[in-house]
Amino acid sequence: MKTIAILTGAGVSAESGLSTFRDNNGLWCNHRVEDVATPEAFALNPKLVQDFYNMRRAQLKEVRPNSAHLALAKFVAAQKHKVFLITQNVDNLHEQADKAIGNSAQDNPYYTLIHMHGELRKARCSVSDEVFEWDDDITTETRCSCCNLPGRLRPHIVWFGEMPLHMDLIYHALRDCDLFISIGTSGNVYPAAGFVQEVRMNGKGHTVELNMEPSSGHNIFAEKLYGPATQVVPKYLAKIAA
Ligand code: BJW
Repeated sequence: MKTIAILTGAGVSAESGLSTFRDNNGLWCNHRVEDVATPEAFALNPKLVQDFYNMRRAQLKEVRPNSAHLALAKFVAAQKHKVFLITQNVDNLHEQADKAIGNSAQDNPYYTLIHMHGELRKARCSVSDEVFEWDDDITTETRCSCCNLPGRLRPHIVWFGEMPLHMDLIYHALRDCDLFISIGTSGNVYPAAGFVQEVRMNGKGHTVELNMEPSSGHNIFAEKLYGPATQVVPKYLAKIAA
C-alpha cells in the first residue's frame, strides 16, 4: 500500500478569507509575533493573547472551505492509500470540507488528519494539559473545566519555542511516504519547513510544492506548480487521480 503525506499552511485558507501570516496585510503585520505567539507573551499579557485568539476563533463561525479544501477532501476520500494530512493551520476548514463530502478522519481508516500547531476550537489547561473543545471566548476570568480555577486555560496552540504536536507520527509518515505535497506554506517556520528535506534525505517520496509563489525551500522540491490554491490544488489532484 502506498502512503501520501500532504502538508498545508495558511495559503490554503487564504481564499476562504483567513489572513496568512507573512504576506502583505498578514497577521504578523498587525501583531508582533513576540506579543501574541510565545509562552512568554502569554505569561506577560494573557489578555492580549486571549483577545488575539478569541478574535480568530470567532472568525471560524463565518468562514467556509474553498475549492482547494474541497478538492483535498474528495481526493482523500477516494484513496485506498494511506493519507496523512498534516496541517499547520489552526482553523477547522479541512474538517468542514470533509464533512461537506461525507468523509471523516474518525471513520476512514486510511485517513489521518494532524493539526501540528494546535486548534483554535480547543483550549488547554496550562497545569494539567487536559484539552477541551472550546467555541467561546476565553478571558482571564474563565474557569478551567478540570480545576475550576480562573486564569489557567490557554488556547490549544503551539507557540514559538514549544514542541509541535504528533511529531513522531509525522516523521514516520514523511519517511514512509511515496508522495509528499506541500500546499500554501512559505517554508519559514521549522520543523514544518524541513519536512521536504526529511523526505528527500531519509525517505523515498516524490516531492511537490503547490503555492502562490516559490517558498523558501522551493529548490528542494522535485515538482512545483504556482498560483492560487483554489486553482492549482484541484488541477494537480485531478492530474494525479487520472
Ligand atoms: C497562497 C495563497 C493562495 C498566500 N494560494 N498560496 C532558527 C533557525 C531554525 C529554527 C528556529 C530558529 N529559531 C527558532 C527556531 C524554531 C522556530 C522557528 O521556526 N522559527 C523561525 C521563525 C525561524 N520554531 C518553533 O519554535 C517551533 N517549535 C520548535 O521548533 O520546537 C522544537 C523542535 C525541534 C525539533 C523537532 C521538532 C520541534 C514551533 C513553531 C510554532 C509556529 N506557530 C505559529 C503561530 C501559532 C498558530 C497560530 O497562531 O495560528 O504557526 S507561527 C505561524 O507560522 C503559524 C503557522 O502555522 C506557521 C507557518 O506559516 P505558513 O502557514 O507558512 O504561513 P505564511 O504566511 O508564512 O505563508 C503563507 C504562504 O501561502 C506564502 O508562501 C504565500 O505565498 C502563500 N499563499 N495566498 C496559495 N491564495
